[in-house]
Amino acid sequence: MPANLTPQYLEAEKRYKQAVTPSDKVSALEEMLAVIPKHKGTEKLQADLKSRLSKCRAELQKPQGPGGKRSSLDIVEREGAGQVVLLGAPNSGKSSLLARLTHATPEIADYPYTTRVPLPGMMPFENIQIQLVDLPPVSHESWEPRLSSIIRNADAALLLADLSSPEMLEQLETAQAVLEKSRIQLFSQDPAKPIEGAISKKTKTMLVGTKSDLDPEHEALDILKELYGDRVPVFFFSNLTGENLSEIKARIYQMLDIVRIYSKPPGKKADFNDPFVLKKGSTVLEAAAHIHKDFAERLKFAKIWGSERFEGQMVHRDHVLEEGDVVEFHL
Ligand SMILES: Nc1nc2c(ncn2[C@@H]2O[C@H](COP(=O)(O)OP(=O)(O)O)[C@@H](O)[C@H]2O)c(=O)[nH]1
Ligand SMILES: [Mg+2]
Repeated sequence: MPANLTPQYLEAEKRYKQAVTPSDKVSALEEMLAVIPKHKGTEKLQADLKSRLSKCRAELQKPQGPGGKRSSLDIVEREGAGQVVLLGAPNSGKSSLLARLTHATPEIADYPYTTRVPLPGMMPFENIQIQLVDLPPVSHESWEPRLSSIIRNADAALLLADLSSPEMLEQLETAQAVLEKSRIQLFSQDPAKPIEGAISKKTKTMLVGTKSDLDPEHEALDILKELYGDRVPVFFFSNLTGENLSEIKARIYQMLDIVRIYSKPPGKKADFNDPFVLKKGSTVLEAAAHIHKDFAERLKFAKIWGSERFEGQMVHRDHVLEEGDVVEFHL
């Protein structure tokens, strides 16, 4: 055991040892990994932490019990091509957005704190579905630490800012402060101000001004851009008028950093309704493995159609695929 582990690490390790639920374990392990001194002497320990972390994450993903239903609220079963959480102050318009983009039917009201449990919905985007998760408001009064594991587990977040509220900026700072207590950072709050404690998770985030119909001159929006635009993408929409609603879907897709690939059997056409979704930067080999483990082992070469330069050209297994590529695997 290397002797130079920091008090912060030991603190997180203590939390890990006391953790009961998989999500508490994941959060403690993530912190241990984030703060562990990175050098040769800790390499084995780092590897060990990583393997424990992936086991705990797998545990989290596993349905519990015969019905596949989860008893706890601290995980939202992943569905579709990606999972994006909706964050914001009470009344910022989270539930309205979920209702507009998905088939979910959240309660929408102009009194705060209507959403008490995480509510997922599937958003159709072209030929795929993306999961949005409406969460209780991020405020000191309503935030429960266990909700943090849902954010940790998500691929990205939208932080909603009510452009019509005089408290917009205060609410944004509060949301960030609340999450930083759970060691989650959406984007840096104030580069000049150091964060207390360690951040163990940085969540990819877009800041979204809501109710733009109530900010017709874009005054509040300009303030958002001015104050945050250098640290996070800033966008806006209105549920009432529908302004930018279709654009926001495209931006959510872009945030996920994924590509859609189509596989085709030799001599046949690709099915463009049924893409494989892969992380951006994935190779031909990874795509093959995604389809079937056996496929990757037996793969000899592939042919690609699509991204401009390729018209049925033979490519190597480590060739990086691009959005929309059609791949023919040869075994
Ligand atoms: N004018 C206007 N009002 C909106 C818009 N989106 C939501 N609201 C209203 O704002 C209130 C809070 O919305 P809700 O979606 O419940 O917010 P949540 O608490 O963040 O889930 C409701 O009265 C909505 O009707 C919008 O785009 N324009
Ligand atoms: Mg709500």
